[in-house]
Amino acid sequence: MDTNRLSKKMAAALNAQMTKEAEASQIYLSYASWASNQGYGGTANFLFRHAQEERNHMMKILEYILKRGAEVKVTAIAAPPPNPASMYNCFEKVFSHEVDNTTSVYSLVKLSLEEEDWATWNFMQWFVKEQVEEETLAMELLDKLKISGGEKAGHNELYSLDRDLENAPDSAKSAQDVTADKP
Ligand code: OFO
Repeated sequence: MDTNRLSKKMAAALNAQMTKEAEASQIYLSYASWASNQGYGGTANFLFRHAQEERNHMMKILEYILKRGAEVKVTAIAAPPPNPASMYNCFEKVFSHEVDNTTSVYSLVKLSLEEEDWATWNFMQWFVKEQVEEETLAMELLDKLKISGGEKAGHNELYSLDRDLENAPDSAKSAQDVTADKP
């Protein structure tokens, strides 16, 4: 008896999104390493924590595919884009990345609607909400940098932003109970 509850198309789309979340984790790891090399330890800390969050997103999708009886395909992942040119550029890149990921999440929601796969539609709503939070976070950071002069932000402003980011809370991630630490 076939117990797979995902269509072929949906399983492929979910696997692609799982890979995209793994790539997002690598992107944050690379930007965090860049920030650390520039001396922005607080920003690096914030971005390293976010890399872990992206890995948790990957795990949620992996777990969902398994729970629906479909096959998980772990593949190679793309290398991150080039390093940012500045702190402002770093958060521009973070924001663009999140918007790109939102587009991908929306296409999964659309597919679930077309297929009347309400379980996947329901599952993806967590990601829709998460993307709103992540875009908002990136927007707020860009706004702070804009207020501080954008590309021309001085050492004092960058120092204080960096210090704030060291202690910036992670957005709560309790809607789904799977994490990379507790699969
Ligand atoms: Fe997984 O949310 Fe950002 O990319």
